[in-house]
Amino acid sequence: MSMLNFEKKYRVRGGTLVGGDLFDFWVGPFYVGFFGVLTVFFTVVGTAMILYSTALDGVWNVWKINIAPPDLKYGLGLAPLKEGGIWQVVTVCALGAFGSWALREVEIARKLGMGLHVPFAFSVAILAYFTLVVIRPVLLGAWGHGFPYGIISHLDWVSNVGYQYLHFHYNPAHMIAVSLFFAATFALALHGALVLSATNPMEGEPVKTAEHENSFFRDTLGYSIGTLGIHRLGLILALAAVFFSAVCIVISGPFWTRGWPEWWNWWLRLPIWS
Ligand code: UQ1
Repeated sequence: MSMLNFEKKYRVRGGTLVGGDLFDFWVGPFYVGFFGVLTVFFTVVGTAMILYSTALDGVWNVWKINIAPPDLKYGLGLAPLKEGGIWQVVTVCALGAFGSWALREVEIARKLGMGLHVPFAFSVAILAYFTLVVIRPVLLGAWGHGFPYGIISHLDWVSNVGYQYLHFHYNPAHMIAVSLFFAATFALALHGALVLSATNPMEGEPVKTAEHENSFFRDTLGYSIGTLGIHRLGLILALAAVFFSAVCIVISGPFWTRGWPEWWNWWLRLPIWS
């Protein structure tokens, strides 16, 4: 079925979570829905606040634009607009836009009778951002512990917070996250290479199928995870990488305040040495 016929058949009403038929329409290729409207609203307000803050600062160099969170003295309260309040509004808008986008994905998946894997995966990314700007600041008692919105400024924040714990690579959750990121790119490299090798065979050879892909890895490793399995593995690895990234930053401060190298002293303190 061509896309032109498919879309005629499957672009039908239904599957909405909110609003019934009211926003159940498309604008060009884009499905709108209640959450599409909400996404646009939060995006426009958030972007306007970023532009307003940039105009106040008068710094239009994109690398140097910086929207800073409030001073620690404001704790978990609301700050004046020009003293971190803009950051607070932008954060609410960002979470509103990301959440609405995820729910728009849910509506589209429901319409098409598909699983909810894509919005679930996106929600894990939202959770990582939520951990940085809400969960950790709340656990530490001040919005000022959120990260600043700016290309260079957020890099400086990551570097400064990392050095606060002396050597972040000794953070055990960071180790797990990095290993999972490497494993995810390794799996995608293997998968991408395998699929391309089957569909772009040697000169004069017919295009190959899943049996050849399975045989390649059974010949190489004695095991093939299968064509569906590799996608399950990839999703699990990627989501676990993001999850452990969130864990590694949320334990830094709220649950461990010293340098991360020191954390490993539990090994030296084991009673088996005495
Ligand atoms: C694999 O076994 C497989 O099944 C045929 C794929 O599907 C196309 C793959 O892409 C890859 C990479 C593998 C090999 C992976 C493991 C974990 C053995």
